[in-house]
Parts: sequence; C-alpha cells; structure tokens
Amino acid sequence: MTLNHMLKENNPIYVTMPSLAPLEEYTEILQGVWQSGILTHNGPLVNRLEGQLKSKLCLDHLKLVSNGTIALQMAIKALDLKGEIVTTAFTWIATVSAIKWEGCTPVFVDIDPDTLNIDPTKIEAMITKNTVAIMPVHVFGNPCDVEAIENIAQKHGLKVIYDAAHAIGSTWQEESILRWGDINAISLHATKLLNTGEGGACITSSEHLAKRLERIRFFGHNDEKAIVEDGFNGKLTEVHAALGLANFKYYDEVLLDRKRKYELYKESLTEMSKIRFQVVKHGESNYSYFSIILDSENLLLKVEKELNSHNIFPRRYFYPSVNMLNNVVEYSSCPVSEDLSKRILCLPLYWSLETEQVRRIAEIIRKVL
Ligand code: T4K
Repeated sequence: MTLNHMLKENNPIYVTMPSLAPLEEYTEILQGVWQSGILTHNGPLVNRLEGQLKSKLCLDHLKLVSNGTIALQMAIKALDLKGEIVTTAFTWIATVSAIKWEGCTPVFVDIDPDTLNIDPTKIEAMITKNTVAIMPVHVFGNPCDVEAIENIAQKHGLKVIYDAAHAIGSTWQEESILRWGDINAISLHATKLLNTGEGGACITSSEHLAKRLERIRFFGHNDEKAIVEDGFNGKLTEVHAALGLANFKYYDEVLLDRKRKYELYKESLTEMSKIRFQVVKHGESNYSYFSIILDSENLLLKVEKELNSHNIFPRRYFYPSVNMLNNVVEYSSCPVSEDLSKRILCLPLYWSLETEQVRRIAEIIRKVL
C-alpha cells in the first residue's frame, strides 16, 4: 500500500486516511473498463468484488451498493418494514436518516457503558405493538451481543438489520459478524477499513432477500427488465469496484496493522486514571477506530485543543447522541449515551500512520492528563 504524504513532519494528522493500493495496481484493473466501456449496471468488476468478499468472509449473498446509507435503506425496503425500528442512541446520523427516509420511526435505546453498543437488556422495554425491527450498530467495529439480540427478535417476531458500517472484519466465534441478522449493511466509504471511495453492501443468508435486494438496487427491474418492485438506483460503478478490488488485495495487512496500532495506543495510555477504553465483550473487533473515554467533557476539550495545536485532528464520533438531535428526531431520554457521547474522542488510526506518530499522540495526551 502507498505510504502517502501524511508522513511529512508538519502535515496535519486527521482521524483517518484511506488505505490505498499503489496507483498502478488500480489503473491496471481499470484498463479492462476502458476496453469494454462497461462502467456500471452490475458489471464484471462489481461481480468479481462481490465474489471475493463473499468467499473471504464466508457469506451467502452480498450485493454491492453505492454507499452504506443506501444499504440500510435497501435492507428496510427489502424486508417491507413499516413502523417503529428500535435502534441505538449512540450512532452516526445515517442510521437514523435511513430509518426515516424509509418512512419508519426510530426508537432509541440506551447503550452499554462498556461496549458502547445498544444495551440488549434495555431493548424489550422499548418494544410496542408498532415495532417491526431492531437495528443495532457494531460501534467502531465492536461486535454487539448478537445472541441476546437474536433471542429478543425471535421472542417478539422482529426483523434484525445490523448497521455494520464499521464492522467488516469483526467476528463472533471466529466467524464474520456479518453472518448474523436478517440483513447487514456495511459501508465501503473512503474512511472505512476497506474502501471503494464511496460504497457499501447488503449481506444476507436468504436467497429470496438477495434477489429482492438485487432488484431494488436496479430500479425494481427483474432480469427481463420488467419493473416488479418499488426500487431505486443503488448501484456501485465499475470504477468504484476496481478501487475496491485493488485495495482488497491488502485487506489482511490493513486489518493486522490496525490491530497493532490499536494495541500500541492502549498500551501507551493504560494506567491513566482519567481515561478508559471501549470494552470488547462479544467476539473480536476489527479495531477500525480507536476511541478513548475521558472523565469529563472539559478534559476532552483540553485534550482535543492540545492535539489540534500539534496539527492533530481527532474526531468526536458520535457527538451528540442522536436522540438529542431535536431538529431531526423526537427527544427521548438515553442518559448513558448522552453522557458518554460528550466524553468520547476517536484518535487517528490508519494504515499510513506511523507507530512513532501513535506514540507521539499518546505522549501529548499523557501530558495533558
Ligand atoms: N452507519 C454508521 C454507524 C456510520 O458510521 C456510517 C458512516 C453510515 C452508517 C453510513 O455509511 P456511508 O453512507 O457513509 O457509506 C465519516 C464518513 O463520511 C462516514 O462514512 C462515517 N460513517 C462517519 C463515522 O465518518 P465525516 O464527516 O466524519 O468524514 P470526513 O469526510 O470528515 O473524513 C474524516 C477524515 O478522513 C478527514 O478529516 C480526512 C480523511 N479523509 C476523508 C475522506 C472523505 C480522507 O483522507 N480522504 C477522504 O476522501 O464522516
């Protein structure tokens, strides 16, 4: 992979940078696109990338789409959901907007203060006669308690859509976490562990749902081009798929690299009394984000300011807690998420970040504390 320009001494260090294959490997794949003139409509490169991802992650059906938000919307459409969808208060706005754009109502459940994922013990209290599904998020790649969620869904006859935007590479009992739930929606955005620039995918073990997803992605056409469902345009282009294929060659390396840097951060910041970390309780994370939980928002602001003064730009994912976005949703109380969202900071973590830079960032934080 390319070690990009970020390594120069005074360049800003952002929360992330895309992992990119060498340019010549990308352009080599693109040659076929130039020769065939096939740019989109479920082309050969989209099919090739789908095949590679399925086989690597042992998945039954995977449909590439134009982004992770569309993947969530397509999952809701494919399951014909209309009503309340129970989700977490600690997430990116896309979880909420996908639910709302599909005409459903988000109902927020508070989070487990350790895992930062939806607290399964609080889900049942939010289920009403209008509830149709649960949409948990594997926050920062940390697997949810999938067994507990499955039990609740079965008991109440609900569908489960995982917002797995962060979770490619995360596992439960050594199998991809994407094997759980009715449909998983992943993101392949530039900032994700594997990227196609913009992109995403819907994953399911149901052949019937896979067929529906394929049709929804393509305006509702069937193979004979008759309109058989209410679909839209969710297609990924060949140019994006080519980038995904080039980057996918380095997937294992990127995964391992994240883990090493994640552990280095943790080692360097352990024993600081004013910091704690997200706890991985159910399987293995893909270590795609490194978050710290500070004692207070004031302390977070101090740490952020000091890092900024060194040209380092961590991010407050996810702030504020989405149940508080009054102009978008109706407020309901989720005290754990509201509190923690003020105190969580994601530190820079990406392929071309040097281990020396990780040490330096940790050192700056230690000094503030
Ligand atoms: N569900 C969840 C739980 C999600 O977190 C997301 C997206 C989704 C659903 C929806 O998936 P997508 O529809 O996006 O596929 C970013 C991403 O745009 C978003 O994908 C992600 N989650 C969210 C957590 O973070 P921003 O606004 O913070 O990203 P941005 O553009 O400020 O980028 C962060 C840093 O990355 C920049 O400071 C520099 C670097 N960067 C970014 C881009 C886009 C690059 O170096 N190159 C780039 O091309 O939202």
